[in-house]
Formats: sequence, structure tokens, C-alpha cells
Amino acid sequence: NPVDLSGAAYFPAALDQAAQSALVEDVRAILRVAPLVQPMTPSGKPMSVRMSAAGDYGWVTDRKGYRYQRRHPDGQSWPAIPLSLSSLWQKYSNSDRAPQCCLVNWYGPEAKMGLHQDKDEADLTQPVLSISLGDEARFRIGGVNRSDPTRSVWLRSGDIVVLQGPSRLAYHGIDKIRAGSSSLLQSSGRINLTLRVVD
Ligand code: MD5
Ligand code: FE
Repeated sequence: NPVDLSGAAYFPAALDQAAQSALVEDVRAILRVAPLVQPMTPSGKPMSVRMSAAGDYGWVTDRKGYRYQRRHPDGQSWPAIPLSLSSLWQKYSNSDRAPQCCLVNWYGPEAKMGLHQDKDEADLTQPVLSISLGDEARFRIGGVNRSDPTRSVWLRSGDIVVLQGPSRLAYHGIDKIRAGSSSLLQSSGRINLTLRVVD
């Protein structure tokens, strides 16, 4: 049963070790087709998080702006979303749609993601499902206004968060990675997977 996290449904330890390891293998297969890239913000700053994706769309950013697009920056189509992940969407999302994007975020020990809203998707009533793998991360979530108070929670490997309802437009970010806190990956680091309906 979920814990309420500022309106989001938080399922701590939703995935056991075997399920986490299987997901890491699926992510490695995605990355063989669609390698991680270090995205550039429109203002020209490199993001500290490296990204890839699976599905009909990936989310990219470069000097031209933020957008979803059907191809990797290198030109190839994104690989399909693996069944392991579409099954988790079926189980946890309460959505009547299929996911169109699995964004893969890779955090090294020093990576962060600043406070932001996710609103590049056409239908903001569709949920976002987040899966954490590897090192623990301090996740900050506030309200729909940037100035709203925030709370923090350490997300651990195997945790799932479903952002729906008002929390779907909540400001959120990743403040800090606890490097070496998990032995799931070959090196320290964290993977966050987000499943999304795009258009
Ligand atoms: C992460 N990823 O852990 C974070 C948080 C992102 C992103 O924020 O946009 O890739 S995953 C939790 C999350 C995802 C999407 C929406 C919301 C939270 N939210 O509306 O609070 O890499
Ligand atoms: Fe986000």
C-alpha cells in the first residue's frame, strides 16, 4: 500500500532484488541501442544527469529547446519499452493509456536535478511512474508553485512513485546522490526510469 508523498503515491521497496537486477539488464539493453547522452539546456549548460529513452518518444534538450522526439540525437529510433516496465505501468499507474516514453536518467555521484515541473506532455492528467535503481537519492517535492514549501525523502533502489492528480504538476528535483549506498550497479550511481504518456 502506498504512502502519501505530497499527493504522490509512494511505494517503498516495491521491487525485490531479482526484479531490480532484471530491470538493470533491460536498461543495459536499451543503452546498447540508444546510448546515454549528456543533454545541454537551451541556455547552453550541460546537465549533470545523462539521459536516454525507450518507446515511441524520448525527451531531449539541446540549444534548440526541450521536446519529445521520435529519434535519438544520433538518428536511430528509440528501442521498445521492455515488457518488465510496461507491466509495472499496468500494475501501478491506474492509466487507461499505454506508456509512450520510458525516460532513462543516469546519475553519477555528483549529479543533481534542479527543481522543475514536468509539463512537456500533452495530457497532464496522465500519471508519471518513477522507478529508482542503485544509489539512494534525496528527492524534493513541493507544490504547484515554485515558492510552495517542499519536503524531502530519500528514494532507495526498488522504490516506485506514481505522480498523479495535483502532484503531477508539483515542483520536484533530486538534490543529492548517496554514492556507494547500493551495490546493484557495477559502479556507484543511480538510474531513474520514468514512464510517461506523451501525446
Ligand atoms: C529522478 N526525474 O529521480 C527525477 C524524479 C524527471 C525527473 O524529475 O523529470 O525525469 S522522478 C519523479 C517525478 C517524475 C516526474 C514528475 C514528477 C516526479 N512530479 O511531477 O513530481 O530522476
Ligand atoms: Fe521531473
